[in-house]
Amino acid sequence: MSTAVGTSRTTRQAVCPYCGVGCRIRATVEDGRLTKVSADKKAAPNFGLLCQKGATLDAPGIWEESGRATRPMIREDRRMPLREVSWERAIAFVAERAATIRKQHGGDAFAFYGSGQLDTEASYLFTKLFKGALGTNNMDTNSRLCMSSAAAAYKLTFGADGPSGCYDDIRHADLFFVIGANMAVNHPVLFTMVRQQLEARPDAKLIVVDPRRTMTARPADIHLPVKPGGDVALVQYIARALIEQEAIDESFIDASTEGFEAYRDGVLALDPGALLAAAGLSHEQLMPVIDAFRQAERRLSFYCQGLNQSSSGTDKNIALINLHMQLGDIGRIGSGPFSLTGQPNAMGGREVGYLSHQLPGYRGVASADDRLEMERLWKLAPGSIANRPGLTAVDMFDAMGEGRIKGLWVAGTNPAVTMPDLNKVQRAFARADLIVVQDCYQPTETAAYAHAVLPAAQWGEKTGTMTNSERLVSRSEKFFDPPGLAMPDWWIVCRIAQALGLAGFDFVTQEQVWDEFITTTCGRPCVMTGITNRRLAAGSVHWPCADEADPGTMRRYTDGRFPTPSGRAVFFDLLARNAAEVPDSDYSLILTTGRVAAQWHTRTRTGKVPQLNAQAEEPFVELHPDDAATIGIMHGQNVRLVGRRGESTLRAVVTEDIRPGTVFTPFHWGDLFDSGASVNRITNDAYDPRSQQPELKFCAVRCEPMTDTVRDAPADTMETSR
Ligand SMILES: Nc1nc2c(c(=O)[nH]1)N[C@H]1C(S)=C(S)[C@@H](COP(=O)(O)OP(=O)(O)OC[C@H]3O[C@@H](n4cnc5c(=O)[nH]c(N)nc54)[C@H](O)[C@@H]3O)O[C@H]1N2
Ligand SMILES: Nc1nc2c(c(=O)[nH]1)N[C@H]1C(S)=C(S)[C@@H](COP(=O)(O)OP(=O)(O)OC[C@H]3O[C@@H](n4cnc5c(=O)[nH]c(N)nc54)[C@H](O)[C@@H]3O)O[C@H]1N2
Ligand code: SF4
Ligand SMILES: [Mo]
Repeated sequence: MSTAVGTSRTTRQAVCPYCGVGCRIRATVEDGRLTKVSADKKAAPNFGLLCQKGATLDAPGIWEESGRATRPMIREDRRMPLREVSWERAIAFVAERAATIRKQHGGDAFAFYGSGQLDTEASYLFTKLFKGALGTNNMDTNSRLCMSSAAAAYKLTFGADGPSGCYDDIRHADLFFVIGANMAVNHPVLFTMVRQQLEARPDAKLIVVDPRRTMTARPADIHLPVKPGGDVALVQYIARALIEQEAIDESFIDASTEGFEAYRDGVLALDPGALLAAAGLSHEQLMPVIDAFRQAERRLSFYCQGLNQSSSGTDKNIALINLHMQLGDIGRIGSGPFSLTGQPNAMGGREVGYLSHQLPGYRGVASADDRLEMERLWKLAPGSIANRPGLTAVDMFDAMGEGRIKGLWVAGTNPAVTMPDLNKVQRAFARADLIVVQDCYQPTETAAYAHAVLPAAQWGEKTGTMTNSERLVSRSEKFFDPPGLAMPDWWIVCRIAQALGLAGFDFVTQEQVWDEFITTTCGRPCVMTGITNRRLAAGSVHWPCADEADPGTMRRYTDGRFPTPSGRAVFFDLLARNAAEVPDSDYSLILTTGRVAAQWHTRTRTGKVPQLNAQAEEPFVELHPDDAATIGIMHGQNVRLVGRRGESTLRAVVTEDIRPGTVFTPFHWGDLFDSGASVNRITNDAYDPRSQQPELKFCAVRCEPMTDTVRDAPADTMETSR
């Protein structure tokens, strides 16, 4: 077991390693063991609240060495078992192989795939290594599957990524419009705050748009069971009705926006009947929603993967942002479109520029000025940074399958479970000459393909910085040493960069990395030069924050100015599109996918917590009683879900809580659980042309009953988890 730093009983400040709410946690450590997690009633952002995932972080299974990656391991080829080696040997092995690949196949043949679960320090160094020192933009992360549509939409409309508001807006709102997000399950502490506000203000309303009647939809005043993919049409229908009723904020539109006339004319020209058909809803269902929008004073929207993971994900985001713009909601207290981030540091990763088109400080590789500035900051020769965006997640795995990418370094993510069209992705992994997996747990599905496993320190075993959904930057402290030889991610990047003979990676502490990173944000929309190490030791701060005297910024754009070329926010005239794959007579159902409350992604942590596992033990597929009756499926029966790319075997949960014609499956269970479970064998890797975010929320399937007997259904135990 790990050894304690300092006395036998200490209390440390940490940040929850799960979701983007970014709850602050007080960790009590006794004799080198984490004995209690709690939350301080006075500390932002969670003010004493924790959900069940955060509250069970002291479960011994999370920390036990048996499930952890504790020693570096390598193998010459995949037919051999991985063998434990020293760090020196593992680093030399990775560096030599990567250098050989780059020499033989070019600098773009060795790529990186990272994660919004890495801290900002590690994400910054990976960006500096790949885009700077190695000069390849073939670096992307799981944020491509998660936040890239949201980031693209904010950039297009407001001129810069990141939300305008903050969690405190919940205390001022009187209309909550939750669309494509199951907050009760996936952002539970924020949803508790929403419910507190609904109790405090009985006139406040909650409207939830989701094809399923989720735990979030149950307490709602109005639930709109939208047809999957129908969000652009739904939002346009609301926007159109409000324009017809002259519910627009002319002074905001005149002073702070551009493109309104074309947008208004475009929306008015749409056929309301066609919009209703695309949304799968009736005028009667939408009328009270339109009234609620018109009557509310402070309209706050929350949205997540139901909008982002779509081949029109950016358009879904923009449609919603346009609606708030026409009502003048931007920069107003208690109002606006608030994109929820999924992972604990999805925001921080965007700040360091870890997607294949980005550079630190909200810069982009396509801009000559941005490249030049980063080359100067990184002390590189002009022209060192490649001028074209690198491959995005889906294309990167395709390139590996086609032999164009020969080596891939994977850190803080488990793509052998979570990528769409998984059969194809697994074949790509099997073909690569070098797979490096840097994770704190072992085994994982991705490490099964690894030539090198690099053991990473996890939360609590290192100090690191993260930014949550509301731009709040927090430091999470180390409270004991990692097990075995595991090391912090930032340390591993530096050592491999040095073994590759590269300058600029001689950091001795994580604080030094932070100091360098914040200088790259100077004068940028996400400026953090005032969020120094000293300040972070005392508490969290919202960016933008330019100097130590600056208290930080909870709300942006309050002056009605935007970082676009014209200084105005931009309206877009959009046309709703169909999903990339439409149902037909062979595959007549729509499959959508998502999460349950008690599991986190591929379960490397939550799968080791008995209280959580007991609530969600196995994968399942929800289907409507009408569909179950037509096909002849009983509740609790094993079924085969068959799509155009693959299939998966699951248990049926027959429930009226899902829209007829739609089925839903969580994606948490991968090959280590059962090679037949993974729903991503079926999902579609078609992506949004603006964000390259794949359509994980829509593909066509059929559902076939299996002959074995019906067992006790999981639905009853999972009732509280969906
Ligand atoms: N317990 C738990 N919490 C988590 C996570 C976890 O794994 N487990 N993961 C974290 C991460 S990384 C993320 S990104 C967030 C994700 O948070 P959410 O986006 O809330 O999670 P999902 O369950 O993927 O999808 C949300 C809802 O979208 C609905 N949906 C599907 N298709 C459509 C559509 O076309 N339109 C609309 N309007 N809705 C649709 C689904 O029915 C689902 O209820 O959660 C974070 N929090
Ligand atoms: N069908 C379907 N597929 C989806 C989605 C969906 O809604 N439907 N959602 C997508 C989304 S939004 C996301 S974000 C992805 C998530 O997908 P992944 O990121 O692939 O899933 P995780 O299980 O969170 O993987 C994180 C890995 O990082 C490790 N880890 C944790 N902390 C650290 C650390 O500090 N350092 C290092 N080096 N490793 C660490 C964990 O042990 C784990 O193996 O899934 C995507 N896939
Ligand atoms: S709401 Fe999110 S950040 Fe807060 S305790 Fe739960 S999982 Fe952790
Ligand atoms: Mo995510």
